[in-house]
Amino acid sequence: MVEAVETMDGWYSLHDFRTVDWTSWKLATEDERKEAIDSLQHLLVKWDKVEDGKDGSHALYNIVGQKADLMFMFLRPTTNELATIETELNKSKMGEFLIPAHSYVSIVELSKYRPYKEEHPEEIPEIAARLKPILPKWEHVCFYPMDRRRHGDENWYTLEKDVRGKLLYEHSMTGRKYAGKVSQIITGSIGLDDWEWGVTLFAHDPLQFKKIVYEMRFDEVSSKYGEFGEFFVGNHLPNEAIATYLEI
Ligand code: 76R
Repeated sequence: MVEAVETMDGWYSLHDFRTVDWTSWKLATEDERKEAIDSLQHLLVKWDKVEDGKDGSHALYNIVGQKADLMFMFLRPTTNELATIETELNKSKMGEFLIPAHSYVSIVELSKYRPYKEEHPEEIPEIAARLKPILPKWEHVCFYPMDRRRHGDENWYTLEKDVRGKLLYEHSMTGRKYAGKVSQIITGSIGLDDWEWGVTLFAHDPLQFKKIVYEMRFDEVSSKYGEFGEFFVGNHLPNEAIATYLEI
């Protein structure tokens, strides 16, 4: 019988995409706009404290193109905390000007294709840091969901585990070539959202997203078994740049 792989699961993840309601934003008074920006800054300071305490992480990106204006990515130990964040944002003054555009719920995942001698590999410091990562605030982000195919002869879920492990090993060799250029967080979403995995890539140069994704399309694990959803690309929006971004 084909065996499932065991996964190590870390923090829950919410990718929260918003479009700024620019018309209402322009119609608002200067005081209202200030109140809204302050309310967002207040939340960001609160989330920064959570990150400083290593109880979660977040990042904010300005999405390029019409799919959304902003992408907040939040990592937290529980889905309750993620829902609270979402509600807090909606209740804030800024929330009055943020139209939900899209969202994705998943959990940071590492698979155990390679055997570990440790009984609890998730406790190895390097593994623990990857399961509960502090998001790198690199200049650019790329997010997309994906599935592993299961049609006819191209069925990931009928491949033996060692075969899947070998294909993923080859995939990781392509990935390693991008060390320092692309940093990836794979989040599992089977049972949590519409696709099977979320892929969040960070880069200093957005061209590296095209390069890595293109090169990986030729790895068997992607060419035969990869199905992809919508892509979102964005530029980092640090706290101190938000007021300028919203200035009209
Ligand atoms: O976890 C590890 O680092 C070990 C090796 C590894 C696994 C198991 C690895 C390495 N990945 C793994 C699993 Mn990956 N990854 C993607 C994409 O666009 C595409 O074609 C695919 C999207 C990218 C860009 C990427 C990058 N990977 C997975 C899985 C889960 C599959 C499963 O469990 O069935 C998916 C969906 C997936 C997709 N991967 C790497 C990278 C990079 C850059 C690496 C090297 C990391 C490093 O060694 O530092």
